[in-house]
Amino acid sequence: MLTLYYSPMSRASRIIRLIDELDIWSEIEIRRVSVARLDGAGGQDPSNPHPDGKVPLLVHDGVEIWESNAIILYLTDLFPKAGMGPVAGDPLRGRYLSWLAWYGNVVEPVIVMGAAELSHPILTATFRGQAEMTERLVRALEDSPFLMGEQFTAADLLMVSPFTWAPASTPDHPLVRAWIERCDARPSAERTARYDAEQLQEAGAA
Ligand SMILES: N[C@@H](CCC(=O)N[C@@H](CS)C(=O)NCC(=O)O)C(=O)O
Repeated sequence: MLTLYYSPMSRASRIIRLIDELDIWSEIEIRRVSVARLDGAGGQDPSNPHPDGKVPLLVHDGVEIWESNAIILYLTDLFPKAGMGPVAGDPLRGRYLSWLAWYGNVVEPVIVMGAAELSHPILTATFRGQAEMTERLVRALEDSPFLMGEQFTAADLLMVSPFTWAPASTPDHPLVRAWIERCDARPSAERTARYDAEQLQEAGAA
């Protein structure tokens, strides 16, 4: 039994997109909860078991899995048929793990620090910055349309997600812009946006 705790237009939306790409809508129950938003709207939902009251949270047979990259890895391992992430034993597995971990360990901190206009030598030494992040993406996209090669994977899905909700953090490079367009052209992008909009409307009406 799989349950996703989700809130519209949040970091949980990328898990909705993954559900769509994996075509596992019937395998997972989605529970909409409220979360505290940065603008002061909303608030923690007592029905959300996430230890910090955040989304996304996946619960599988009573075990809680939190953090987007952990949830993505969990689901692509559990449902490998769609080819959204190389499984253990695949020669590209290490590259896949690296993109997922790098996203959480470096990309989100760099984007959040940029949005907060924070800068400090220790932060730069630890995480580097926007220029290094862009360079890494550009290097990956020089020879292939997607981060892992010819095929769109959950590494692209995760990595592209902040650039759709924080366009100011989007690296201004033609290769990156073309990659974002390729990712956005997939039907899952539009279906996720539609799902989010419907859920937002329902939440408002509730
Ligand atoms: N690193 C976490 C971040 C989760 C997160 O911050 N989610 C936001 C929504 S976009 C949230 O639930 N905020 C509510 C709160 O901070 O209480 C992940 O990627 O899963």
